[in-house]
Amino acid sequence: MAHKLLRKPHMKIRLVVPQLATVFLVACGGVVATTDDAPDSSAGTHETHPGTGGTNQGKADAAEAADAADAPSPSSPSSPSSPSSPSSPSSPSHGGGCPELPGPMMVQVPSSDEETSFCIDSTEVTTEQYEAWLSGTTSTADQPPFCDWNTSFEPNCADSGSTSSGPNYPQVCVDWCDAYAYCSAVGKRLCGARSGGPTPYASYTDPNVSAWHYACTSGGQNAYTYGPTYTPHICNDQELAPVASYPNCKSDVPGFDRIYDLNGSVAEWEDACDGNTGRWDTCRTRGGGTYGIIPDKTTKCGADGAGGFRGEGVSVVGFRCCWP
Ligand SMILES: [Ca+2]
Ligand SMILES: [Ca+2]
Repeated sequence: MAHKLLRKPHMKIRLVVPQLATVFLVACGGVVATTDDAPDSSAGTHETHPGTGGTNQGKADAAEAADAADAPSPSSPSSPSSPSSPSSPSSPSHGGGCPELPGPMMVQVPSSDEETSFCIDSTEVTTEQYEAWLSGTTSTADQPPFCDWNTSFEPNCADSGSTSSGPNYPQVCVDWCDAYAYCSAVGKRLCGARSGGPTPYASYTDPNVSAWHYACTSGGQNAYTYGPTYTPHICNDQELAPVASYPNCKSDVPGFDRIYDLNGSVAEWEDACDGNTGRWDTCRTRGGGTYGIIPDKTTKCGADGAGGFRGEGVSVVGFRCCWP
């Protein structure tokens, strides 16, 4: 694909280049900063959207590193419905009080408040699961008004990536509305606010508000699922791999300990957008970090690149669903 220039009303322009690098520009010439939460303010701004990968060189470096280190096996036996999990005597049976619905097994996260108790997919939605839905009867008719431009749920990469690496890989190259439609169709919802509805765009790092952030931080305790400080390669900050193939990429906190890849692997659409006008709204993408682009920042629960356009799927952004 040649360079593609997409223009958004409100004067924001994003230039997508084939190397998966995404640069946000504003009309005045500035770069829209990606953001980290406070502890990493030294990171400053960077042009690479954590959710949209980095450069070919970055990928090459990551591939080499993966070869030399702990690259996950493509033949990982992990299953989307039963992620490889060491037995945890402190854990109740899988799923807790969550209903059995299509897609990844859900986990009920602990909450002191029944009003904000929720279930979350244990992994990102896989290609196999997404295709199973697509192969059924799907209609684009019943979407919210800000998705009325979306005439297809077929994965479509706005970058040079591939829509699929294999059945147990996370589904990528879906736009926000595709992800929203999938979750709704299987009886779940795209993860948003714990109390229901979307996460306000500015509240994505508030564990009292954002379901995704609450799950990732084990209820606000940790900066990463696995603890307070970054540890390389616990989560997938390398090449794309099947879901849950990094068995320690999860929390040790009971109740949160069966949710995989919130850090690393593909970034995940959140129901947290800066407007309801349509395809050029910017929506949060959470928990990316494949291809080793400053993984201490990009895999962090509080990391967020300015987000992605609602109407644009890319090869390093997937999603997971929540319930109810
Ligand atoms: Ca679509
Ligand atoms: Ca992820």
